[in-house]
Amino acid sequence: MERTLSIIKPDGVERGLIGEVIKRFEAAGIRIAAMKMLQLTKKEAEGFYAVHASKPFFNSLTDFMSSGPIVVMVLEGEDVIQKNRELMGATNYKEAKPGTIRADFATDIERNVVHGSDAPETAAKEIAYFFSNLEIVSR
Ligand code: IDP
Ligand code: MG
Repeated sequence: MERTLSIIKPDGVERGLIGEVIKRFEAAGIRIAAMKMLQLTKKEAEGFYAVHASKPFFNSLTDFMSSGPIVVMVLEGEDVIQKNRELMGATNYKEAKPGTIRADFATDIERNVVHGSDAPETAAKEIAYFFSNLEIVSR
């Protein structure tokens, strides 16, 4: 059993893709163990993406991530970190496999609809950024 953090980014929420994304998780047998909607401040977005602070796209990315509501979820299941990354598709939607969320819905390398943790250590850190243990319901 593994956990990962998923985010439906401001573009996904704005374009009415919450249900579409969740439908894909559930269809893949992934359980949702926690979920909420919120809007990050610029500072909070910078904290979340601190690992990218030196990248040329950091300022634009954190502006985008704080521009509107997001849906954050803890996903749970066997091998869920990798499974979620496969459902998401590559960072650059032009390189994402057909049928992935990003191939189907992303409009830009930055506006790529979803976030997913990339490893167990980052998943633990990212889940703790948004949720306390009391807010996570394992099944
Ligand atoms: P990931 O979301 O697939 O894990 P990361 O490399 O961790 O990709 O980058 C975090 C986010 O930063 C991406 O999802 C995307 O929104 C944005 N991003 C990544 N690379 C670029 C870029 O070259 N230009 C603009 N935005 C980028
Ligand atoms: Mg990443």
